[in-house]
Amino acid sequence: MTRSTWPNRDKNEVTTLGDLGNPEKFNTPIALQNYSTTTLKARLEDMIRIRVVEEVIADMVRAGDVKCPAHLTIGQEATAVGIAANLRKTDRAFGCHRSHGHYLAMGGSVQGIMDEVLGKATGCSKGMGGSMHLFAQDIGFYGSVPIVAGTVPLAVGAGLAAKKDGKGDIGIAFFGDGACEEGVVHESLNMAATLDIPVLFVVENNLFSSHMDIHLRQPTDRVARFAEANHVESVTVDGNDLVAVIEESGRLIESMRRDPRPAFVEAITYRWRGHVGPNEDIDVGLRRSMDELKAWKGRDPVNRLALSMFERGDFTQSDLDAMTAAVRAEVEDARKKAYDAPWPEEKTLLEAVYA
Ligand SMILES: Cc1ncc(C[n+]2csc(CCOP(=O)(O)OP(=O)(O)O)c2C)c(N)n1
Repeated sequence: MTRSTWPNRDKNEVTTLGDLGNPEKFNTPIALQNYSTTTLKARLEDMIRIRVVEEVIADMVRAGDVKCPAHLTIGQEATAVGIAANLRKTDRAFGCHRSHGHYLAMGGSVQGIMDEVLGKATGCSKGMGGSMHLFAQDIGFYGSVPIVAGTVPLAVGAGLAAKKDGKGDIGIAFFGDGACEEGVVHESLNMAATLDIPVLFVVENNLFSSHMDIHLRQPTDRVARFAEANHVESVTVDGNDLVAVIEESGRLIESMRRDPRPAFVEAITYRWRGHVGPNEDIDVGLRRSMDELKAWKGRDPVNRLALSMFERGDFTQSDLDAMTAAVRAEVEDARKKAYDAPWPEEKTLLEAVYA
């Protein structure tokens, strides 16, 4: 029987994040390798779209128009976009409470999410889900759910179904470092490894679970060790380096499609806003250090990609300004239309109830 690759780590190897967890490091431009300008521009635009959509949602929360909790992913855009760059519409991805970026990176409609956060009938979940229950099966996004780690076993099941279909598709679970503290993640890793299920576990390790720093919750800050414990091949990557995320996850995904088995990507990143809501400085219960946030802003994934492209000479500040302005116009148009969109009719309330 073929077993998932075991990375053969030296038992003395350091199992902490080291410099990857230090915001003063990894804040320089990134290596663009041989990626074309066309490709990089498309991915940069994807990241900017996520950021602008969330900035607009933040304003709508402040205005009191968005009634559902909104967990913003600003600062973490490169992970969603980098993974999505390697996916196809027939893959089966699942998100969590912080999944605006996953949905948008995979091609989810801006209008669909704008309508959804306002609870409109035209939203991607028909206005029944709000920010934390996004759904777009046509692009391979099978849904986000705010029960922490709740979708991880669903992605394993979807990966098993994809394996049985035999077309090389995979399941994907996007979740946070806090979710790794749910037992079901470990059960899922174990089952996926034992049955050689093609499911990609993607952990955005932003070093916080609500208000709690990972150092208060775990003996080390590196969560890929949970994959190693289950003999699942893993990589820990700078989650704010778009090209590194595309490359590292692409290598794993390509081989999972050929030889079905699970894999695990730990992307190190940082959210700029509070755990929930639009504010930068506060978190649930605790104040985060503004100095730390400032340092992490130096590792801004959008800026680092743009600066690297400026340095290479195939993209300029005015190109970036034009790109940002076009995205802002697109999102603003969707925001206006969302306010005018119809509310769900009362008779639709029970339509999606399974009985
Ligand atoms: C089973 C369960 N327990 C607790 C919560 C409350 N809760 C919502 S988000 C969250 C933190 C999750 O942290 P992490 O998985 O690291 O994701 P992040 O918010 O950092 O993106 C918690 C504890 C919940 N929604 N579900």
